[in-house]
Amino acid sequence: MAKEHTGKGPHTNPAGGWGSARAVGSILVKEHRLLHGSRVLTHQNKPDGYMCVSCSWAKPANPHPFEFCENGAKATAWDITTKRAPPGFFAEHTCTELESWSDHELEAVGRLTAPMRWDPQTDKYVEIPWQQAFDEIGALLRGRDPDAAVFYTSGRASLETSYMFALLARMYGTNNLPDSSNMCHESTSVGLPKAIGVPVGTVTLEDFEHTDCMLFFGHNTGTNAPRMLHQLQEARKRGVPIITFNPLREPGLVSFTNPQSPVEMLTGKETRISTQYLQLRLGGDTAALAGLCKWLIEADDAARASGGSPILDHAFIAEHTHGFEAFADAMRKTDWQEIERESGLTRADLSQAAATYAGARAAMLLYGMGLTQHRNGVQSVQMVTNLLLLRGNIGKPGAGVCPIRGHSNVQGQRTVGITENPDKVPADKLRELYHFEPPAKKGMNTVEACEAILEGRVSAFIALGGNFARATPDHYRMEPAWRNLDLTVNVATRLNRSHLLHGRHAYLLPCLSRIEIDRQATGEQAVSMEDSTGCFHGSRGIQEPASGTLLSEPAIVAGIAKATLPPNPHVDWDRWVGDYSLIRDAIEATYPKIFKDFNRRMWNPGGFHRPLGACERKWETETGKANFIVPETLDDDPDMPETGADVIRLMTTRGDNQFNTTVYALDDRFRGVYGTRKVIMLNPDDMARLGLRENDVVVASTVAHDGFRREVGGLTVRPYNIPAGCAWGYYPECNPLIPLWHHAKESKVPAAKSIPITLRKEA
Ligand SMILES: Nc1nc2c(c(=O)[nH]1)N[C@H]1C(S)=C(S)[C@@H](COP(=O)(O)OP(=O)(O)OC[C@H]3O[C@@H](n4cnc5c(=O)[nH]c(N)nc54)[C@H](O)[C@@H]3O)O[C@H]1N2
Ligand SMILES: Nc1nc2c(c(=O)[nH]1)N[C@H]1C(S)=C(S)[C@@H](COP(=O)(O)OP(=O)(O)OC[C@H]3O[C@@H](n4cnc5c(=O)[nH]c(N)nc54)[C@H](O)[C@@H]3O)O[C@H]1N2
Ligand SMILES: [Mo]
Repeated sequence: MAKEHTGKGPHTNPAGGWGSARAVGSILVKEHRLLHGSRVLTHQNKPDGYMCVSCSWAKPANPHPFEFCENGAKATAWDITTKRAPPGFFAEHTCTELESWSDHELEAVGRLTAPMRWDPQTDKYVEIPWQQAFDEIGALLRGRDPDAAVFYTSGRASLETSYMFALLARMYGTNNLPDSSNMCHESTSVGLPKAIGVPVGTVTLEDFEHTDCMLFFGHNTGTNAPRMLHQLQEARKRGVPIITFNPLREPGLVSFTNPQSPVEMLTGKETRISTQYLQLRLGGDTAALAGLCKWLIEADDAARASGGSPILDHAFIAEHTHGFEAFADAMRKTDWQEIERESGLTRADLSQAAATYAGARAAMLLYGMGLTQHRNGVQSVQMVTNLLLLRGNIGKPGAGVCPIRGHSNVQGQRTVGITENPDKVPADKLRELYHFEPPAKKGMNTVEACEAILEGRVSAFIALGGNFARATPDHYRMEPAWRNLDLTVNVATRLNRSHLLHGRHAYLLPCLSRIEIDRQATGEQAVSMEDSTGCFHGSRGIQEPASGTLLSEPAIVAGIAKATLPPNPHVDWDRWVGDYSLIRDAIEATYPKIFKDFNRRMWNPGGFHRPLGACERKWETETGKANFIVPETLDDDPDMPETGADVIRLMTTRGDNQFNTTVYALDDRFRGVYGTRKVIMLNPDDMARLGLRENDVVVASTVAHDGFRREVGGLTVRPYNIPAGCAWGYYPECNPLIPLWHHAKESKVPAAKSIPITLRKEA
């Protein structure tokens, strides 16, 4: 039987396995829903069931009997809990008092049950009727400069809701539509179109069956997309090499025991996942990728000089790409010393990885936040495509680029109009369908919205889910600024800190979770979403709603829209709410190529795939080809102030018991952290150098010369297997340390994986 981890030391057992099965059981027991919860889980990620509310990993056409993972089960239990935060709870607590509660304590109260408005006299949220809430919000929005309002979306809202929300903002007159992907894969959305002409990944589930090699950058799969371990395990059984680049040895990427395989569970048989594990420096990805490209280009030069067989796919390069010569020259000129210094990896290790890649007929490259949340995040994404293009690894079976997306519909909401960029929406279609002039001025993304809030240029903030104030950087600068807003509206399932940092007028509007049955005029409704592999799926709720007073997200968006916008005979919000298939018809009419025959195809087992030019080697770029893009620098952050030896780089990351700012419990068993999230993990040599010992309590301070003091105290020091000069701590506890301006240059994704800090012992 697999050894179970019981002690307090770091986890050494495979991901999945008995620890996973027990953890699922325990959270469901805690939520008093064990039996019922288990029945619910059998409907998760099935063609006729509901799509998991946790990650966005692809849903197979032939699902396992239990197509869920430990963390999907936790997210489900969190939504179908019996715990409630009714108006009576709010009658007992002022907002000021609740502000002192932790993220976990706030959400743990339970599901919100009734619409509420903040009462300035008592400093409490008080129940009001839905129609009154809509009318008041409408009155407060009308007459305002549309560009002083911000419409934020977290990535869980369905395609239907997102489409309506984007339309509401544009009919109101603004493109201020920031979303969670602005903090997440925006480096992908900016980097890929210039390189290969698509904003999303090209890999589908089928490609996993045909690939000969996988390169994995900056993703904690065992925790953040656990179902994907099945694909990795199957590939490993075929002997496919997996090369991982990650500063931490994440257990899920080291080995895996399938909790749904009785044989593996009983025998403790585990699959080794990574065949080569390279613990690079934080932000060393551009340099590491440059090392791989350099090796390939020079090995090809040598092979051709000696009459050997080429390493690069010259036919593909000639027919399909642009900029190869300039890129190849730049790589030839880059010296190994610089590559080794910036990546923290040796030439020998990089050469071994490059040789493995060169030996694969079809290779794919997968990545997560370790790549995108850096100052040079966009450049690293483009180094990914450079490496793939060298061997024609885009647009053939088993090959391609696979950005592993975050929220379950974060990719989809961008597809249906959630974007601050007016060039990314079909204005002609909106004009034709709804007879209004879509705003042409570029709107604000997340960082720009924060800047505008600080500068007093925003007066109203409408949030469709999420926890904006907690997920964004620079908490101590931002928190007072929220108070200056005139209006805050939060559509949410559970209480969080953003609801407490409210404006002068504040509304908290509780909605159905998509696990719940959504009954409207024409009967029970379904919604849809797009997964990480560009496939669209239908999803039907199966659980009775947490409260009879809840409205669905489409109904809430329609309520606000009708109360705010002048009547428009071309948009019948009520009919849409009565029958969501009409919203899907509208989506299809707006995006006919992507959503052809939407209402029927959304129930295809495995979903239906959106057309992507790059998959067919049609390049929708300025040059009409796939572009090699020369990196500007190998340095992760060339703009970082000159730093001394006492400065270390901090990454802020998720633990095993959280979904973003939703903290289920304080343990992170894979990494051996129990009962706290206020820790900072350091390389033992750095600890010695800085005079720190295990269990010392320290204050971390950001190194930034802009006149603001950014500190987080109460962090317990722990030694960890992490490269020298690097440290890790938890998101969102460490977010006060990220300066708002410390973001990826082109995409403005906050550089949450590389914050320059110093440490001092707490007095
Ligand atoms: N259970 C669960 N599932 C989730 C989420 C959740 O919170 N909980 N969140 C969802 C969301 S919104 C997202 S975006 C995804 C996030 O999923 P991930 O992309 O896995 O995000 P993080 O947890 O931030 O982990 C980042 C990983 O990158 C590594 N890393 C850090 N810096 C670097 C670097 O410089 N280079 C490289 N190569 N690696 C680095 C870290 O060690 C870590 O393994 O997960 C989604 N799924
Ligand atoms: N330091 C640091 N900061 C980061 C990151 C990092 O790695 N490090 N990661 C960034 C990333 S990748 C992301 S995606 C963002 C996440 O930012 P957000 O998406 O804004 O935050 P979440 O924590 O996912 O939002 C949780 C809240 O959503 C609400 N909610 C849950 N389900 C529903 C639903 O079905 N409908 C509605 N209307 N509301 C619902 C609940 O009230 C819950 O409290 O954070 C970013 N911030
Ligand atoms: Mo994300």
